[in-house]
Amino acid sequence: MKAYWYDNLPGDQREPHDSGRAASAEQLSQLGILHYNLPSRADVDALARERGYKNRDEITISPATMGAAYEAKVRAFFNEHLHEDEEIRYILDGGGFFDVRSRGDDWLRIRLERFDVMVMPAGIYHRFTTDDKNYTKAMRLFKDDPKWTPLVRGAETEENEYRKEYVKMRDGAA
Ligand code: KMT
Ligand code: NI
Repeated sequence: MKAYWYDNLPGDQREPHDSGRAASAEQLSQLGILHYNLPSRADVDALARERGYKNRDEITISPATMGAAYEAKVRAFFNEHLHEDEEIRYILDGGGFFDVRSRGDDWLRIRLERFDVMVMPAGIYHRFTTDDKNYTKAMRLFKDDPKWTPLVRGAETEENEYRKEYVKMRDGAA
């Protein structure tokens, strides 16, 4: 895992876009994000059990598995959104980038590689992209009924109760 501020420069979303300014673990935890590196699947199962996770799936994001739909899927994941539930992502193979919004509404880019685990709080605005290798195999874990549906940022998500809860938590934690 490596975290840094996104450079906001034009260019393919799959390039690193590293501004050269690192972000600290402290900054991530202030946003409510937890990170681990767990090579053992049993440790992931234990984490899921401790946090009360009931649902999971595996997704391989690549042209080989998605064919013609791949480019559209990659663009869709990169559309800024939130989820109404805490979610864990466990990278099984390949790598990718999660961008998350900072308190100042800037993008923080988190590079995840094999065995990286990230716990993302409900209500955080984020987006995802594969990197220039175009291959991410990941396990997605959800607490309750699978809530895979992304709620794309807009006037409605600003009023979303999970969004409001998140902002309260984040700004109270600083
Ligand atoms: C998300 O929430 O944006 C995703 O789950 C992206 C795909 S999982 C690597
Ligand atoms: Ni998402």
